Amino acid sequence: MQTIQVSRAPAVSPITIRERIGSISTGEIISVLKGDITGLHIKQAFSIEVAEEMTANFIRNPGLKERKDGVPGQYIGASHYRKDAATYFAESESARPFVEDLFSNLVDPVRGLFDALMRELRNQGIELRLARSVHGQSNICCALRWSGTATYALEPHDDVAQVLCAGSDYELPAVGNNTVVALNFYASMAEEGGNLRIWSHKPTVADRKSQGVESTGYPYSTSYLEAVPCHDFQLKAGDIALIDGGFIHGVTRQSGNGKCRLLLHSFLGFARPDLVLWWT
Ligand SMILES: O=C(O)CCC(=O)C(=O)O
Ligand SMILES: [Fe+2]
Repeated sequence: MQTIQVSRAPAVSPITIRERIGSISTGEIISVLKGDITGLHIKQAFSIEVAEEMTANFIRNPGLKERKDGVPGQYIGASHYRKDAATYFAESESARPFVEDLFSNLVDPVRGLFDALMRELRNQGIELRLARSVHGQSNICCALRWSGTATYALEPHDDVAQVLCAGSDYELPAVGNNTVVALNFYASMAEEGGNLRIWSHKPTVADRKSQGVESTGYPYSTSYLEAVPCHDFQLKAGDIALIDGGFIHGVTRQSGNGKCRLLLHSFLGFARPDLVLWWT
């Protein structure tokens, strides 16, 4: 008798990576939004002095909190992960002064990128704005420090499940059918490790179901990813990385001189052909 084996190997999707030194261009950001570039790494994209100052502002910030949603880490701001819109937007509103304190009297590089992209998209007849609801609106970013201590400081995951499953009281689910872009400004890096690793696999809803992560996209097991090629972004303070968050990604274990790995994180994506939303 013949047995038919059902292959469970994840489908490999090609990834297009661009890495260079310099300042980021709005054209490249739009290429990631449109899915033409999977991962964009701009080295030395903002000043080390600003990066150091934001890190100091993070450490002494009274709004610093421990995550209590099963993802080990600390943060300032709000994450929509596993929250209904009322909770997320209320938290975004109450955290706003602490997010603003990260920048104190600095010229905020995140706001600088937002404003430049808003101008460029407006020229193309596209609106860029923060996500909002009757309960409030998103902040420009959320500051995050991962504290996982196993193989990964942040376990492999995708950013799309949480968007598709956000619920109809959010504007976000529409973005889940397009590219969900994760935008990261690295303010501080540990001496070793802390790479952003991206795998050549963009899970479908069926893939997520098979891995028991349908509504969270977190975490995928090491064995699931074993045969999938990956790329590591080796990051330094002052770098910016944008990825298509639909591809599985994670952060490798970090070690070294006690310096923390700190990023300022936001998401953006097309909700409609004439509207790009930005949230955290
Ligand atoms: O820390 C990083 O480099 C990636 C962060 C990330 O994937 C996330 O916040 O969803
Ligand atoms: Fe992510």
